[in-house]
Amino acid sequence: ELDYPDRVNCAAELLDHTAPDRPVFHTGSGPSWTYGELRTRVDRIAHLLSGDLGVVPGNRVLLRGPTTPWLAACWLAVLKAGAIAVTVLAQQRPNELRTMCEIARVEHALCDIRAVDDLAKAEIPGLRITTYGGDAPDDLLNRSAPQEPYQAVETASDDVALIAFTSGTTGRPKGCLHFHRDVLAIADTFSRHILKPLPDDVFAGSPPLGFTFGLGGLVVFPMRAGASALLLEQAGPRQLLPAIATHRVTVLFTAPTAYRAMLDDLNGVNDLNHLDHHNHPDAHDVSSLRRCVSAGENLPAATWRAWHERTGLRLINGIGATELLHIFISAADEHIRPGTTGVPVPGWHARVQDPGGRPVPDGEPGLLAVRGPVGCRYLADPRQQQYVRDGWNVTGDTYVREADGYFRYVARADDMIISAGYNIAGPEIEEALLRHPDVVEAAVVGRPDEQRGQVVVAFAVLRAGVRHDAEALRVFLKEELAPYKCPREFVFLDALPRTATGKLQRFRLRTEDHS
Ligand code: 3SK
Repeated sequence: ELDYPDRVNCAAELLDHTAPDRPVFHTGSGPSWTYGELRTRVDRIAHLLSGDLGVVPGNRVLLRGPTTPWLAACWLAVLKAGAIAVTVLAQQRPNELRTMCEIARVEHALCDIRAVDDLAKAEIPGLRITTYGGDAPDDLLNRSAPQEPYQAVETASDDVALIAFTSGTTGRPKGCLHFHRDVLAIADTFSRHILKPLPDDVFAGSPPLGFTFGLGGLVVFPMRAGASALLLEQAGPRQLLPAIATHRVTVLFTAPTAYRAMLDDLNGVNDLNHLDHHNHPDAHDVSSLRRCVSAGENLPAATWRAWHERTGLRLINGIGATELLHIFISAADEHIRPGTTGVPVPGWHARVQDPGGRPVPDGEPGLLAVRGPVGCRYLADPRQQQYVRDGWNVTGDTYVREADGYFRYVARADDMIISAGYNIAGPEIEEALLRHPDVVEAAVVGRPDEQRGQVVVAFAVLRAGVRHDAEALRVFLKEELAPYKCPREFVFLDALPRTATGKLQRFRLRTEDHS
């Protein structure tokens, strides 16, 4: 049971429990920050927010910029000042930013000078934008501010700390409200019980801080443990391998696609000269890693096994959601079972139910429903009624619960393909395709068909230089899958369409013309 005091400010909690000389943030280039330096910088920003900038508790402050220690400091300062951080992604375009600011009723923005153009273009009525990292005298970091410590606002544990946006893979964005206690709860459940971090751990990963996967993995979890994080502005698979080697990263957060891309590099499928080496002689050196987390999409058992074979490490799979802030089903150490997501993280409960909310028997597919210390609270959005039913958060994923309590992913509920009366899960076919040595990425969707209702269409990205040979894939899949699951059509693409957080946009494959 998590038991937080009635008054708790999660930023103060994260900042105040580690010795000032311990490192907190590293970057690809500049010097590391200590907890003491971070506290001083956060306090300066918090003074400016509640002084010059006129931010009062409860105001919503948009944060926008690449993943840097300054972005993390702004996030902590906004929360310490009792205001609400509204986190967005660097890739979001002016019209998307305008919509999110309207929904969240944002009054202020702290924006990295390099990301301000799109925000300015959005022309958001009444928005006061303050930049950081620029040369102008009114830039946040160039203003003079009181030197003394900032007294954190005594927020209630259920005051809103954060509005995180999700658009899922389609649709109008939904703002998810999260409390101060929720931020601590994700560290005290998933991180504490599954990651079991140590003060000397160095966290790193690809998800940005505007995605709660990254905010948890790169700020909340390391700080809750008194550990440190490497914050990379560019954190694709190409940058991750040399960064792991250079900074002796111990805890890694990224998505299955990035693990596959790193495996190709590690196994010499690609020439390692393309990697950003940062003068590190051996970008193959992943010996510092002790925990690797995969989330964001389904982790095929084949990817798990290949990573294990190459590194000796047991990938920690997890399912999380912006609505629930972070990961709620996972497993640690010897409890990890490849091909499954795991079991409810301590503090969480999960079940599989039918559309009417009745639990379905073990072994049968149904809708995943979870409850725990964090719940979905959409900001003024009727879709709340679909997501929260009878106190259960219904995530939109189809899952099977095995007899011994392990949860196995089947598909997103709206991605099930029904063809000639058969229920077909696209991810199962994708996993089979990924077992083919030439396939780098795969996505499978249903396309409307007069006779069969839907037919299965496979989209594949092949290794560079490999000939597009649909017949070869068809022959391969016939050995792997029952005939009714075999795709009717194969389409070859250079890349799959993805959201800014890396999620596959299957609806675009269904609706756009790829011929
Ligand atoms: O949306 C997700 O996939 C996710 C995964 C892990 C943690 C948090 C999130 C939002």
